[in-house]
Amino acid sequence: MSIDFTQKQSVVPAIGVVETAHLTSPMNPWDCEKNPPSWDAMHTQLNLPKATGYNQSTVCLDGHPDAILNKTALLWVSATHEVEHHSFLELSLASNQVANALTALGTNPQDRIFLFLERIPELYVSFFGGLKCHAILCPIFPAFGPEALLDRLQDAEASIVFTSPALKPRIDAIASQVPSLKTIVVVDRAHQWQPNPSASVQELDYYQWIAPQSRQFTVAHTPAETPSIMHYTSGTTGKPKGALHQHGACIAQAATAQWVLDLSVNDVYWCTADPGWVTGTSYGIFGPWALGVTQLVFEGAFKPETWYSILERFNVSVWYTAPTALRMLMKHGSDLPKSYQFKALRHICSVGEPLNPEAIVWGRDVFDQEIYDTWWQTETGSIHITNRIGLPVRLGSMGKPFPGVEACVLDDTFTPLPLGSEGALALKSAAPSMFKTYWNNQSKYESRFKNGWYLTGDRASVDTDGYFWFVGREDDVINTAGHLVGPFEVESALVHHPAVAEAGVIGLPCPERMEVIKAYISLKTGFVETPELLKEIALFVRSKLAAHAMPREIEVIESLPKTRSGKIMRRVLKARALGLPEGDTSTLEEV
Ligand code: 6R9
Repeated sequence: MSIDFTQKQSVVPAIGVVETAHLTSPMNPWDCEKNPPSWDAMHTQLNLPKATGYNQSTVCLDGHPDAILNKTALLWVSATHEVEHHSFLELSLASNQVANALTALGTNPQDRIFLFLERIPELYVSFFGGLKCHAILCPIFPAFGPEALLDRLQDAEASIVFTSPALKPRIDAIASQVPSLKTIVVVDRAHQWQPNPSASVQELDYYQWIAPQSRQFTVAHTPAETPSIMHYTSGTTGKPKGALHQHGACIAQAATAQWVLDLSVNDVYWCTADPGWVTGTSYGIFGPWALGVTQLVFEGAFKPETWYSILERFNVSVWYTAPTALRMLMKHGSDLPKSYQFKALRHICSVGEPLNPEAIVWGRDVFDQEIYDTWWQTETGSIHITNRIGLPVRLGSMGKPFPGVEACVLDDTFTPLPLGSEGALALKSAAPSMFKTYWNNQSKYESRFKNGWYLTGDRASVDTDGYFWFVGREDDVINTAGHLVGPFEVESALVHHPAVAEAGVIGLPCPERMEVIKAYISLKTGFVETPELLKEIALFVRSKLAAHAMPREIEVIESLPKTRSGKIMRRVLKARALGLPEGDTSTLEEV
């Protein structure tokens, strides 16, 4: 059961204890709950370098004092269990090389740079290199297929993609449909990559490309509102939308990393999220590194033994993960975790889906720890409603708003309801991490605000003590294992299959993954339903989009229920699937 982690040559000695006055909070954070400080005050409290600007690369890397610069920033565990240490200084200097190389390529501020890479150190170095040039960085899940990539690269008009030899074929498959794409940078850790000189899009070998570049780079002054990163997120209709963020978001990410994740400078922290998801940037890059914390990154896939071994072997002290992962661990029983010793583990948080009470009770048993549920979104950029130390956990509640955030539930006229009611979860957030717009879709952005409230798209209730309770989504977006999937994306992929005439996609409740995707399809004439055909169709979606977007169930029906204007009525499909009343079907075309 014990896993052999191979120590590769360390760039810096093993994680040491760093004594520094920097980054310690002078006030108990929950004193600030009674008397909430302004974001500006948090800024002073966290001692972030306002005067030198907000560039997130300065806040996270270059601006740290020597004691931090020389310690491990990235404790990297490869998929094959090799271990590397990379100091803050090393990441800073290497990202300077990337910034110089990007500048030499002619990169302009706000150019969109995509990172389609496995979780390898070069992903983080390239990310900061791009931020130093004021480019907009778009990290993408390595699980994405060509269709999912095409939607995003086309919408953003990507100019550069960083990728790896294993993932590059998926970029090659769509490159000709992305005319803005000028350069593909290939990170090949195993061999020396040989660029194809006659490829239609310029190809560069990462290492040869950065080798001649200086390790010095002067970051231009970066006002807080300078665009920094963009994450695509799914809605009920249409293609995924790019939520644009800014450099000033760092203050909210650092404040919540300190006061919710409870991070301090001697922690070893593991965020299990990929940077393709906002959790993997806000809390897998920005917040922790702004605080000078050592982060563990595991390149490999989920496996209970491996995860427990990592927690034990690397003395992880703070762990940020997701309910589906916790439930999958639970499924393997309590004896397995009890055969490990998690001596350092002192704080666990969760995000992405409701955290069920059973998981919290299990956590108390096997880790002897509370699991703190945190609620937020791609759009909010940082934790907005949360459980935290000092606030007794109510099993199943998301906790209370973070100081500086006003949250409430609204009725159908967008008017706040009294405590104790259920309604649309809305925020008034002054947090500098709130998104700035949806890329090329300002009207969609504006539609998210009513009467001065930001509409989250979730339904919630709030009890008389001010604790928030998640009820569900207001829209048709499916949350499967923490991944938000737009039904329209899956329906579009389905109808690309030669056998599929039309498709309607819904989420079905699932005890482990919160929801699983169910597709209703009708077949084109000449096609006959067989188990092989349904399997082929499911795998077709998987290859085009991603594994998490693959329907777990496909049901063939004669025709789909549609409104008279031709819209597929997912509400009716869902009611049918759950055996519930179908409600008002007067506008139905199909009966
Ligand atoms: C960070 C992130 C946001 C949506 C959100 C909600 C669901 C997130 C939750 C939760 C219940 C929690 N969600 N945290 N639901 N309890 N603690 O997840 O961003 O991928 O944009 O998803 O996820 O529905 O609106 P994102």
